[in-house]
Amino acid sequence: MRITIALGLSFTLLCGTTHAQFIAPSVLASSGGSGTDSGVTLSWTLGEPATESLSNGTYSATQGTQQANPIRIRLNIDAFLQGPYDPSSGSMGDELRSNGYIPLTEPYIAMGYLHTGGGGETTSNDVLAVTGADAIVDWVVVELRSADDATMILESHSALLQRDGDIVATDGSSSIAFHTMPGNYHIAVLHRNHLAIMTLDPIALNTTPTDLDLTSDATMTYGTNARASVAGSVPAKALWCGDVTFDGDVKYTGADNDRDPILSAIGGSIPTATITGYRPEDVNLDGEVKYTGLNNDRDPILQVIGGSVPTLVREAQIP
Ligand SMILES: [Ca+2]
Ligand SMILES: [Ca+2]
Ligand SMILES: [Ca+2]
Repeated sequence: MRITIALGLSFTLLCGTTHAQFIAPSVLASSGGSGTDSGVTLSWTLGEPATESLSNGTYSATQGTQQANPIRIRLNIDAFLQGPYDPSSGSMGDELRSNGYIPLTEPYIAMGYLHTGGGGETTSNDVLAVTGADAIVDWVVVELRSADDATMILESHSALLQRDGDIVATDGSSSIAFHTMPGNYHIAVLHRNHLAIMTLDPIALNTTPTDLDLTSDATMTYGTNARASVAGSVPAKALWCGDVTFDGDVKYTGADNDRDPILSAIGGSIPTATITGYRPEDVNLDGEVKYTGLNNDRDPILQVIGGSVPTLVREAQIP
């Protein structure tokens, strides 16, 4: 009799203990989710409970014990690069991608560009395997600049440019995202051998993606003739090509010009020689550096500065 009672008590205790272990851990958070890939599940949350965020436009602070770095601004930007833009189809060529030349890590840090808050972004071979209108043309940089002082870069990230002009995050499809507080900002777009552009007016930005079409004549940009007007069946505004030296201007002759590096790249003596790869001298981004002949990379530089006076210089319209 005493043995039976003891067994019953042990069973009850065991059940109670086992049952308690099935209460799943949980957390109260403003945002989060979970995902499973290859049998591994990862769940995440963004931020601890916080009562208030304060910002002076440059810095932000949030009350609470700890705050992750949440996404506060999303942007859908469209832009074209003059070099690979084909106005007969209204899209850009993706020969860098189809030839396997686009690096998985953004190229801008290595070129001396100083990121603010971003930099070192990477993508995947799966993203670069996408073909068609959403195929990747190249890496670009998107900057968020102060509405009060447009020379002040508040945050910058490397992003990917699709053939149809969409600038997307490194997953190849998402809107690009920033951690800066919602508000009004200038937006600048840079490319490694095209002239950078910036919005004339500050744009209101928040977590709902804001559309910004920089291929459209109706979207005002800072400065004078900041973009090339490409004529054709699908006319568009595009970033001027030809800044091989990535120094903010396009020069055909004289010190630090953008033409000599093309000749140097192909060997320096035989103008008909060519070289392939992911190179700044490849002005039209077709994967090949050519100094002369059909689709060469030198003629566009002369055209960008006006076509007739070789000493003219075109400067990026960006403060
Ligand atoms: Ca697209
Ligand atoms: Ca230059
Ligand atoms: Ca080329």
